[in-house]
Amino acid sequence: MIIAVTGTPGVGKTTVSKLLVEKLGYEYVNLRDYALEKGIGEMKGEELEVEVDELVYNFERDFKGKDIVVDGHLSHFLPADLVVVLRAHPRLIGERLKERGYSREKVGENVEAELVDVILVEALEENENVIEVDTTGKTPEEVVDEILGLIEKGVKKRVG
Ligand code: DAT
Repeated sequence: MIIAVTGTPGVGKTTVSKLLVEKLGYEYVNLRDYALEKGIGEMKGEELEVEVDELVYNFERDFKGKDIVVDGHLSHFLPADLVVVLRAHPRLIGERLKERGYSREKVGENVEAELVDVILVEALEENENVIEVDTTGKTPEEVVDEILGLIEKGVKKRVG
């Protein structure tokens, strides 16, 4: 099963994805590293600029049928069995990105994107299996347990 972990930069995708693969025994794929490795797209400042169609085409060829957790703010465009949209209070996103050295403009852009649900809306347009998990005030472990609980519930629903 392919699980895409998406969300605004700074929301906690990498932290949660790495913990999730530990619990599930899946492979971890960082979408930006994968794209750069394959020569798809290029870095523009803090961001990867990429042709989404090309990314999807390559990803499907390399990972279809595998058990992976793919981490990236474009991962909801991939053919995933489940999309996990992580959320956090916009103020937390702002603080984390500032600390990361993002430009004022990029901090503002991402805070606003979180505020108006950009990634959630995109994910819902792209995939039928979307779950949204708020990380605010939770530890990464608590977030992962919540995701695992939702996966179990979803699987049971489909089975029976
Ligand atoms: P992203 O991959 O979305 O850019 P990250 O995982 O690199 O985010 O960074 C998120 C930071 O937030 C990291 O320093 C850990 C921290 N954090 C605090 N509470 C968290 C939680 N409940 N879930 C995920 N990360 C959390």
